[in-house]
Amino acid sequence: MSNATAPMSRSELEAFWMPFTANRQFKAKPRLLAKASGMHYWTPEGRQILDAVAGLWCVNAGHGRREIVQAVASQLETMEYAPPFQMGHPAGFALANELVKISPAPLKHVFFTNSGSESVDTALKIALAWHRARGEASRTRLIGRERAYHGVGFGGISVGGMAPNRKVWSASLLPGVDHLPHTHDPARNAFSRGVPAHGAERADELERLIALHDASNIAAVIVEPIAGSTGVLIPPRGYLQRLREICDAHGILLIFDEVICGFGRTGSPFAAQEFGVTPDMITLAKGLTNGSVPMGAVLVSDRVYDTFMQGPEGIELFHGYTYSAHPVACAAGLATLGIYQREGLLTRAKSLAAHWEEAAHALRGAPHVIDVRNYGLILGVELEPIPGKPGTRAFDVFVKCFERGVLVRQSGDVVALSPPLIVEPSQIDQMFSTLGAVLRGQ
Ligand code: PXG
Ligand code: PLP
Repeated sequence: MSNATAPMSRSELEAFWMPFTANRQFKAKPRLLAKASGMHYWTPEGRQILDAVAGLWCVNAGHGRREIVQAVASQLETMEYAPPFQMGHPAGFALANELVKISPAPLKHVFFTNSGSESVDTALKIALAWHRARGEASRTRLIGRERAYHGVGFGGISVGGMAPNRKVWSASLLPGVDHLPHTHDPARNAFSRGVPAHGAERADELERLIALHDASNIAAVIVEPIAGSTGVLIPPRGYLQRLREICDAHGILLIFDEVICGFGRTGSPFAAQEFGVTPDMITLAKGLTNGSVPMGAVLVSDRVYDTFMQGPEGIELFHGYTYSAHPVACAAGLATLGIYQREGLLTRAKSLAAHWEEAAHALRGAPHVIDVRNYGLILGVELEPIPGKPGTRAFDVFVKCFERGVLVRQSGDVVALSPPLIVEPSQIDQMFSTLGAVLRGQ
């Protein structure tokens, strides 16, 4: 058996078909991580890497938190698994109660899943079931948005708006899905600080879709408040409010996908609170367990939940996962929320945002930088694509930053940063000096 921390040979890398990875390129020159603590990873050779993306937007309290390790170990010893159907265990109820305490007021109920993709499919299914339970079974159409990422389930790629994630499965996507236009408008909004000024009117496209299909056929609209994976698209001022108003006027449910925005990334517990717009459901994952154990959740409003509880006796929703509310994930989630609370991490991004913004916009003027956009502890730096080779410039920046000891994320021609919320100002400076030097070819 190979030593899990030793460098691996080419043949040892073959069995694992890696997700969202250029497998052949990676396996020819692997980038491996072997250890993590606080703000850092270490490679198997012992090189220290500053984590500027919280793993993959999820390790919000930093790595190796003892409280989580101990809670998980203790839960594993006490009871590693309990069936979630027609049975329960205390940690599931406890975690739901803790989540509801930090959620926007009407969202008082929690459905547990194991990932963001499952949360999205769950929320879409609840939306369809809710309209049907209220006697509006014709409301079956779902509306997503261009340049949205909602995970990789068939529901998520259908409402999602990323061509490479859809084109191969084009004939098998959910029927009856439309897309709003995305809000990216560099001609008017490049180098905006925080929410961009222009583009709220793009929400009015929802009125056009309603006029086309009739509201009586539309179930729900799903959007990421800030689109993460597709390159950090921050909602124009007034845009989310406008979506909410239109949904309300036409009896359409509004779902916020906060798999990235949730758990303090924007400076509030959830983007819904940060932007002052309350959706009917919020999808979560990632930061829920600090990335330690896979888990997702859907926050559901009283209004939606109550309809099911007033329906016929028996199972109200024929949906669930073997690992819904897995005891080990619940233990990790409870420990994580405890850390967030004790250390004020769900609002800490606010106190760092000004420093973050200054450091970020100092990149303006570096070669090929065509936009810098920021909110809370999120950053997107958009680079001018190399003609005919989209994405390669930002990928090159990602590799060079890694070689210089900083982990960033590349998406298309955007370099994205989203550090653990425990980040110190000096570490922010290190991230930006490395990124700046790489961009300037120094
Ligand atoms: N919704 C949103 C908004 C996400 O960001 C998912 C759903 C799916 O979650 P799971 O747990 O099924 O992966 C995500 C996931 C990137 C990147 O490069 C981001 C995600 C996944 C992969 C890459 O930014 N977010
Ligand atoms: N496939 C089979 C054959 C199953 O029995 C199950 C669950 O019992 C699933 C898929 C779904 O797995 P999960 O509940 O972990 O999503």
